[in-house]
Amino acid sequence: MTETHAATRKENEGTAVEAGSKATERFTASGKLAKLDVPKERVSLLAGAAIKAINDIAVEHQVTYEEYNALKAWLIKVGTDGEWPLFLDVWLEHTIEDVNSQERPGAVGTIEGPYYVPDSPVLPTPATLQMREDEPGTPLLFKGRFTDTDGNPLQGAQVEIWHADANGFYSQYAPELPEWLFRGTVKADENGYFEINTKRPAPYQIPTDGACGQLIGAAGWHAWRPAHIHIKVSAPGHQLVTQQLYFPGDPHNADDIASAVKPELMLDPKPRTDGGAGEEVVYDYVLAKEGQTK
Ligand code: MBD
Ligand code: FE
Repeated sequence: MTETHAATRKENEGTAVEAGSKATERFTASGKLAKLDVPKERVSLLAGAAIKAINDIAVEHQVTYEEYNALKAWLIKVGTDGEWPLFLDVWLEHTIEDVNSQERPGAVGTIEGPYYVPDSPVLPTPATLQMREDEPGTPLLFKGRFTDTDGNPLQGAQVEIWHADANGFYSQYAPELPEWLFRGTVKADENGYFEINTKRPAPYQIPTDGACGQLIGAAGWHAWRPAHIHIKVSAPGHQLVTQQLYFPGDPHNADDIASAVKPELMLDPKPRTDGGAGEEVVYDYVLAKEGQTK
């Protein structure tokens, strides 16, 4: 593709391979790969259990060679489309998150998903996320307060926020969007309060033209996640929480393809009371200290 051609593309003209490859590159570049150190005993236990589970399925369901070869072709395509992050985050991460958050008091978490980008622009509260001129969508004022589990205000707290635009696309994963559109790191004030001006994201459909979309089509499933705002909240000396917040009434709250909706994560937006356009919503965060358990 030439530069001029690329420059005229719209956000909805991206491909699964582009989005997937970026997610794969980002994960590889994040340094997570280099640091991973799983003891031999755990590798043997977990890989052994996974292999046994799949073999058991082959027996239980009398898997044919046709089906085995379809599986092989599909797994190869997941890799060439760069969709391993998407596949794992959609169909497995929710269980990993549940297992690992059971003992943490305070704010409820959910999956990170494949589209987090670290080191987004730092903004003091009250903040306005980066938007285009004439950015479409309903204005949303999102505000809240940080406390510890004893109700004391937290010092040095921050909200990392990222979400899709009103067409359901993420900056850095769809073409032609400003780099930090709807991404920011908002610093709360000394009493733990924060305010973020943004716009309501649209529901998100995972790419339909890649391996994950092919599976969804072949199985007759749907590809939708309900509209959501991704968040990472943290404060010095406290446990980081990764979560997403959702909007009441979304048709896919009850059948999120990524199984990442929890009742505690449902927002309650109201018309703005200060005369501004759009909606406002309050969501407060209780963070647990390092090492604190339920
Ligand atoms: C998303 O935006 C997302 O949040 C998840 C979990 C998977 C795919 C796209
Ligand atoms: Fe998302």
